[in-house]
Amino acid sequence: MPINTIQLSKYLSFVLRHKPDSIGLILSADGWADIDELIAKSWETGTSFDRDELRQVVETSDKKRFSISADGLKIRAAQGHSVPVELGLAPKEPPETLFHGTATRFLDSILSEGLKPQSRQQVHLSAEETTATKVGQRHGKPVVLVIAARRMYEAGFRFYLADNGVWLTDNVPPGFLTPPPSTL
Ligand code: HQG
Repeated sequence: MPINTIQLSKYLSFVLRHKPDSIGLILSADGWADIDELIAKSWETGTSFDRDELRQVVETSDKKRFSISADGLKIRAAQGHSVPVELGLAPKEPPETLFHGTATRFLDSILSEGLKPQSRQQVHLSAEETTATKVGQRHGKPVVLVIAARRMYEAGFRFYLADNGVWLTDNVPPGFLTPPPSTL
């Protein structure tokens, strides 16, 4: 079945982040898939698109969700995986503060146990508060937590900057989180 750009983006997120085995695809340890193999296996399992359509999704993705390798032969999701991948990103010193958008119903749990990656490989943080608000809206009534990222870094926590600007870290203990003033 031919699919449009948004459908193709969702399909690629599903296959490259969560279920490569659903089409018999094996990702490399660092998350790359061979583009010709991806196209062939998708076609065999009922989803048809070509290289140009794939490139168009990569180039127009609002969140730059996918990266194509320098030689143009491979594709991977920039972040957001639930399958174990080692993206090979170098640890990086974060800005003073980062933001995490979530829904109000998760607040109590987050304030007591900290931020956990849940079904993903790492916790996702944003450099911009507005981005964090949008991420929180996906889950319900949004609320933005301020993360003392530099203080965490100085305490030995590692941070990584994904190709698309999302900051990643393994977890954020409650002592590094500031809840919104209304909840204090
Ligand atoms: C919450 C999107 C209870 C966490 C976005 C979040 C992002 C807890 C939810 C990317 C918790 C997980 C990731 C705890 C964390 N107790 N709830 N201890 N710790 N949570 O979707 O960060 O459109 O896995 O606050 O732009 O919302 O997919 O993570 O609400 O970058 O490309 O558990 O997904 O990008 O939800 O979003 P998610 P996220 P894409």
